[in-house]
Parts: sequence; structure tokens; C-alpha cells
Amino acid sequence: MADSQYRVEDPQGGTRDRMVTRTADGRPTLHIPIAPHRPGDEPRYARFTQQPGDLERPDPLANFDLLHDHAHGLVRVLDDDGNAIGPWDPKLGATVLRDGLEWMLTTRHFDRRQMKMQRQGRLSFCLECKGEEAIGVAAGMVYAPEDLLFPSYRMQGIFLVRGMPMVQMMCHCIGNRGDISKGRQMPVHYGWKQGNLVSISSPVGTQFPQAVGAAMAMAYRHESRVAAAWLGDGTSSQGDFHHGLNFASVYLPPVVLQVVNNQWAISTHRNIATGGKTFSARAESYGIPGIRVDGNDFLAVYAVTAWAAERARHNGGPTLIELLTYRSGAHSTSDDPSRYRPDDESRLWPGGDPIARLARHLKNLDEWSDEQQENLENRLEKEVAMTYKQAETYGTFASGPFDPPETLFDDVYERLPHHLEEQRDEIRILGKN
Ligand SMILES: Cc1ncc(C[n+]2csc(CCOP(=O)(O)OP(=O)(O)O)c2C)c(N)n1
Ligand SMILES: [Mg+2]
Repeated sequence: MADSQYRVEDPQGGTRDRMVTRTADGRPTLHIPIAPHRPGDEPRYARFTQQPGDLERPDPLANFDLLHDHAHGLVRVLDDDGNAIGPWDPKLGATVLRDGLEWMLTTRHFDRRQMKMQRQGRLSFCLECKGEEAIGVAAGMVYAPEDLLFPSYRMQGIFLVRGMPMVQMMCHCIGNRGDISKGRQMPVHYGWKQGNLVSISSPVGTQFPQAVGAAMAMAYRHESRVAAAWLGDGTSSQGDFHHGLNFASVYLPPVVLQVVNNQWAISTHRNIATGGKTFSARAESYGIPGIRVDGNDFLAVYAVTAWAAERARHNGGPTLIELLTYRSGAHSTSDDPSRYRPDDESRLWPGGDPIARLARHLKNLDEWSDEQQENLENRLEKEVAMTYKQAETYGTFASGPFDPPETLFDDVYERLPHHLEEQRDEIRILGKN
């Protein structure tokens, strides 16, 4: 009996065959997808076959049938030489482009400093978004201040762009007296009400059903606001992903749902989450548009996000966006990627680096130079270091001062349950002895 064969999409374009083998006497075997490269392998990534200009930009209120190719292809704007090409070019002015570059660099320097502080024992834990800066930053620039956003934990940039003071973000990670969540959250679980940024939640995937529910309420009240949510490739295996999409497809609320496909979920390759189709293609079975975009192309991310936000705001309903990118750093400070992937896999990712690509584009336009970049980076490095010093004036990780332990229970329940009241009293007594 022949092995069954499935034709599946290759992330860089085209298709390949996926075999599901049988035993010699014809019984099934369990198909377990594998990662393309493991430590010691030489990474072989093909270049993207999709080119800028390949895909039309339909009207944001177009029927979703017109977006079939967008769910399987790849929206790109910047070509390999840094030129903006095709109908998805958002035609941003040089000032906006330079702002985008500066926010991405700010995010990178912020991350770098945080990682350093963790290594020095001045933070317990943190994680970076190296290589994915375009995603948080472009979204932060596109969504309106009144939109309600449910980011994932790898989106520091969206908090910075929407105005959360960096010092507050650092205080939160230290867990000191400047932390607005009073040390009761894990580090990097930012939340900022003034910016309509809902707190990061530790159980991954909650963002989708929550954003869909919030968007349903907005539509019910006839508000012109949009809700948006992000989760990762690995997280799309959670039921929450499908629950959110199902409600989105039934009630068609103003929501934009985004899967950040950065190839890895800690040490699990995204092949274990997709079953061979693109993440965006899943939208089709829910009857909503799916669009796949080069997540390291700032212009493409900006344009596709703006398209979907406009569609949602004008009652066109939900969109699922897949942001194709690569997690260049470790999953977190508790992870060692050299155990499960080759070191140079990141360098060989065909999407390149989002900061280098936007800088090159600006240089092509004669709006940027190496000297400007060097000056900016020197300034950012100093500013971020100074901000960290300022954050530590609210307390250090090693020696505090910390809020008294009994405040652990504050703001969680409107009325504290009896058994927790008892525990709080016990902590108070222990603290006095
Ligand atoms: C419900 C739940 N299961 C497992 C975890 C542990 N966990 C935290 S992050 C993570 C990987 C998520 O990967 P992905 O969704 O691809 O996001 P990425 O880290 O790549 O941005 C896992 C398994 C969790 N926080 N919540
Ligand atoms: Mg991932």
C-alpha cells in the first residue's frame, strides 16, 4: 500500500510534499513533524519566492474571496535592495519612517539593557523581541489611541510607542515601588491602561477570545473602536485561538487578530503548530480574510495592519494576519537555543533584520546616513542606561525597598475571600516576628 502524500505550503513560497508513512505491513505510523535544522546542521533557507508587487491591495471593504491569494502568499513592500515597490507601499513620509526606525532602535536598546541587567542579577527574568521589532512598533503607530489592544509578551515596542514611560516598564521588571502592578506580575507582563494596552497574561492565547469579546461589546454599543490581539505560532495550537476565530466569524466584530509566526515556540518548531498550511490560511475556513505579511518589512507590516484596522473600523469585520518573522534571540533568559537550533539560523533567515532593512530604505531615499545612525544609537544607549539608573531609585531587585508582603492580595478581589484574609493575617504576624 502506498504512503499517503499531502501537498503542503512551504513558508518561503511554493509547495512541498509531506509523507505520512505506513509500516511494512500497511499499518499507520504516527506522523511527527520535524524542525528543518538542528544543532550542527548547516541551515538552508530558500529565499522568499514571493516578490513585492505580486499581490494586489484590494479595497479594505472588499469581499473576502478577493483575499484568497493573500492568505497563502506573502505581502512584501521592501525588495532585497531596500526599495519600496507595489500597491501595498503605504507611502509614508520620511519623518514617519525615521520615527519607525527610532522606535525600533529604542526597543532594541531597551531589550539589550534589560538582558544585561538580568545577567548582572538586577532583574529576575526578561525576554527580548530581537528581530521582531517591526511588529510591535508598526502596530503601535497604526492603531488609534482609543483602540483596545491585547499584545503578547514579545511586543515591548507597542508599549513604548503608545507612550508607556520606559522607566515604568523597567520598574515593573524589577518589581520595585515604581511598578504599577506592585510586583504582583511576572516581569515583562506590562499593562498600561492610559494607552488602552491590556496587561500581558501568562497563560498564552487568552488575547484572542478577550479581544473578540471586547470588539463584540464595541459593536453592540456602535463605537468606532477596534480591538486587536497578538499571539505566537506555538500558541495557535491552543483552543483559545479557535474559540476567538469562531466567535469572530459568527459575530463579525471589529477585531484584528494577529499570529506572530517567529518559527519557534521555546524549543518547539512551528511545524508542530501548522499541519502544513500557513497560519493565515486558517481564516478561510472561518469565512474571514487571512493575510500573510513579511513581519521584518516595516512598510508591509504597517500597510497590512492599517488595511485591517480600516476594514474593522468601517464595519468590514475581522481579519487574521500572519506576521512571518524569526525569533533571533533566546525564548527568554531561562532558555538556551543552542540546545535545539543551529546558531546561525537567525542570520540566514531570508527576511533579514527589520532595522537594517528600514535603515537601508531610508538611505536609498537620501533620508538617512551611517553617521546619523551611529549618533542615534549612541544617544539611545546613554538614555536607556540613565533610565535604568532612574528606575533603580524606586528600589533595586537585590535590596528593595519592597511593598510589604501582605499587599500581595490587594486589588485582586473586590471582597477578599475568607481563606485569603486568613493567609494575609498570617503573613502580617510573620512579618512582625
Ligand atoms: C497556556 C500556557 N501553556 C504553556 C505556557 C508556557 N509557555 C510560555 S511561552 C510558550 C511558547 C509560546 O510560543 P509562541 O506562541 O510561538 O510565542 P513566542 O514565544 O515565539 O513569541 C510556552 C509554551 C504558558 N505560558 N501558557
Ligand atoms: Mg513563536
